[in-house]
Amino acid sequence: MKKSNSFLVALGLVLLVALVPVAQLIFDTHPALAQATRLDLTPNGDNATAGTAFTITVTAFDTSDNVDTGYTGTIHFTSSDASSSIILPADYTFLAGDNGTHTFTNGAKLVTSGNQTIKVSDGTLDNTQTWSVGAGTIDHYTVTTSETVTSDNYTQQTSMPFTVTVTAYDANGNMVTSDNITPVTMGSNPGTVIFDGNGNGIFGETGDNVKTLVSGTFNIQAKDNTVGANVTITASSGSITSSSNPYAIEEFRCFIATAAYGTPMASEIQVLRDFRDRYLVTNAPGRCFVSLYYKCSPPVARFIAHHDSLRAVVRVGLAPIIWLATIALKATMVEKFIVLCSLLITATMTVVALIWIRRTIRSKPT
Ligand SMILES: [Ca+2]
Repeated sequence: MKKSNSFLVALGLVLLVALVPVAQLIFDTHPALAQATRLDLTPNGDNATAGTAFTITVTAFDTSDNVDTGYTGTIHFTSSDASSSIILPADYTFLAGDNGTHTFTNGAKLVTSGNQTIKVSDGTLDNTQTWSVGAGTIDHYTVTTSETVTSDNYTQQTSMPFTVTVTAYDANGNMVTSDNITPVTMGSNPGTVIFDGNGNGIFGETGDNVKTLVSGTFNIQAKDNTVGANVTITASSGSITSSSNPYAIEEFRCFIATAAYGTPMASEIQVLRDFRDRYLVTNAPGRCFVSLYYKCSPPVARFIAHHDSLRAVVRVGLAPIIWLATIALKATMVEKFIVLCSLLITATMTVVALIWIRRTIRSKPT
């Protein structure tokens, strides 16, 4: 009996030893894990809207390209988008329950339009993906004019058309280049500015104050027939209203010079404007001259404006006037004195020469 018991115990031990590996194969659901050799950030690049959060997922893979369900690394995110307004998930340490993959729902937000990358790294493994970030919805407009900048203000002339540029931007300062549908209503404060939205050269027609964005921007011609200070031009759509810099509407009607140079913004005309302001409108004879000029010059200016060759001739004729005006405005007293003496000497020599020529002609026998 003792002998048979010993035999049975020995047989049991042998069977037990033999069954251990079989049991391991049957019951062991956690075979030895391979170390992760790759991190994957998904989606593998996508379109994103600036300022709108989106979901990203990080998964660890082993050498066999299976998900490394035992991955417990700590990951860190970075982005090419240098804006301080972006959002990335905080550093994250994978838990056993993650089983090698973790989703960050609405965990990322990019704000600068263009291609932007997000990189995930655990210090050893990393993965970088690229998002194409488009601008968000319109947040504001920039409203700029082809103004002349003087020391104290932006200025436009009364009754002279000028170009206003309206450009749409999202809340993060990205130009909304995809917008070809939003109608923008133009206005001003005070409401003296009129527009030519349909571009037919007639200002203030019905609907002329509305223009639709093309690739997020447009130019529109504007005109103000009223003298004013601190005038702003506004661009509105929906609840959005944006304004230009304040500027002054000046009654500056140097029509002939404007016609000759083709634009009221030419620097030469600014010289004449400054000369007028400093030397002409400050005294009675000067004001009389300016008033007379304003009355007489428009028809002449119109004629000049339609003849290119004449415009060139007038520019040449204006050159010495502008040169003298520049000297009057910018030269020192000594320089002005030297120029004045030179002009007097030149004038005197010219007169003397003319008298000499006349006498010579008269003294010749006929
Ligand atoms: Ca029109």
